[in-house]
Amino acid sequence: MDEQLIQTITKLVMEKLQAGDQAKQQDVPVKLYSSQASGALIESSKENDAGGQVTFHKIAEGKVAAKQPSNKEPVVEKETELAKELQSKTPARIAVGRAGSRPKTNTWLKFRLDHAAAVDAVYGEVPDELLKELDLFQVQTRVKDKEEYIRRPDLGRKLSDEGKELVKKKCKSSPSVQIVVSNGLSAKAIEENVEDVYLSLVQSLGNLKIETGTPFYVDKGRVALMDEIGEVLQPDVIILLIGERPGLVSAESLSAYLCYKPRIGTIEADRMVVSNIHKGGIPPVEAGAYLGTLIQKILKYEASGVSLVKKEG
Ligand code: B12
Repeated sequence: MDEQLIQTITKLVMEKLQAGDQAKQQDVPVKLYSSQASGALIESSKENDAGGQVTFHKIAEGKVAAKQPSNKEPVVEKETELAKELQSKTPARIAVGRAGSRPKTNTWLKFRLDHAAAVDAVYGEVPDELLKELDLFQVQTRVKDKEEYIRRPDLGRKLSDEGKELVKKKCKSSPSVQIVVSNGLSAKAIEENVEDVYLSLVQSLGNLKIETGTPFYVDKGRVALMDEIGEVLQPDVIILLIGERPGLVSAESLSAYLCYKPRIGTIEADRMVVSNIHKGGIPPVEAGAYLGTLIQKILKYEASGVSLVKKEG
């Protein structure tokens, strides 16, 4: 977000707060604007005060009840039709109101719950039974523990010496497609989604007659780990199913990162991602089937990411 936009938002929020303080048992008109540049929602009690070079478009209008604070009664903004309509459009925490200057108890508890789920997802472990069920052997990166994983992304981009040896020994060399799974930043994402995504991906690749290598699981991996795996196994395509950094809406979202011939030195623009795979986003089974067809396209054009877009025309 640029400086200009931050200043505009701060100004509008301050005005809104002052308007709330001055209002006496009356409804405060609220207009909501969307900035073209960021898609951010701006709340304002005036129409033409967006200021600066950012263009705002009015997208909704309504009233929020505001009361004069008294010693006996806390200020509680009522839910309006407008708030309900906005909330129905996104799982983001918008128009949740406040009690005085504080969040409402429910809002605060929900925030604490979602935050705890996010922390659990990062620090959790993928159950061994799941890896056994999917017949995935496990290797480590150069990371010692979760704290180091968070502080040193570079170590999550390299296999441990033993891991590298095991991969060399156990995996088929130069396959068309190498499937790799990693907990990444959410073990919960793997636990909840990987079985459906993986099985439907394998089925999709089988139907398309695309050869796959020996799949395996990497503990505490990062996306660019695919470059080193590419050097070791020389596949045409790597697909890495990895846990996304949890947000406060979902802590169990999985991403599939793909790259054509990833090798040391591969640039980020040549990777691609299908993100938000979870029950509230892209359904896992659907994602697996789609990923098969995406890999077919990558193999056909011998390119991925921006290079694929260029070749497709
Ligand atoms: C963190 C993050 C970033 C960080 C990554 C820094 C870091 N080292 O972690 C920063 C701010 C740099 C970033 C940049 C971008 N991101 Co981003 N990012 C995310 C986020 C919030 C989490 C990703 C994650 O958990 N990865 C898993 C962990 C384990 O990976 P990692 O190894 O630690 O980090 C790598 C990945 O995060 C990867 N990555 C991050 N974003 C993207 C985007 C693309 C297209 C690719 C190929 C890779 C990639 O690059 C990191 C370094 O290798 C997701 C949201 C989500 N729901 O997934 C969006 C998300 C993946 N990003 C997105 C986009 C659009 C971008 C940018 C293209 C934005 C831009 N216009 O510049 C760039 C591209 C960066 C790239 N590598 O090519 C979109 C992708 C949409 C899509 N389906 O194509 C997402 C889904 C957000 C969204 N909802 O729009 N991103």
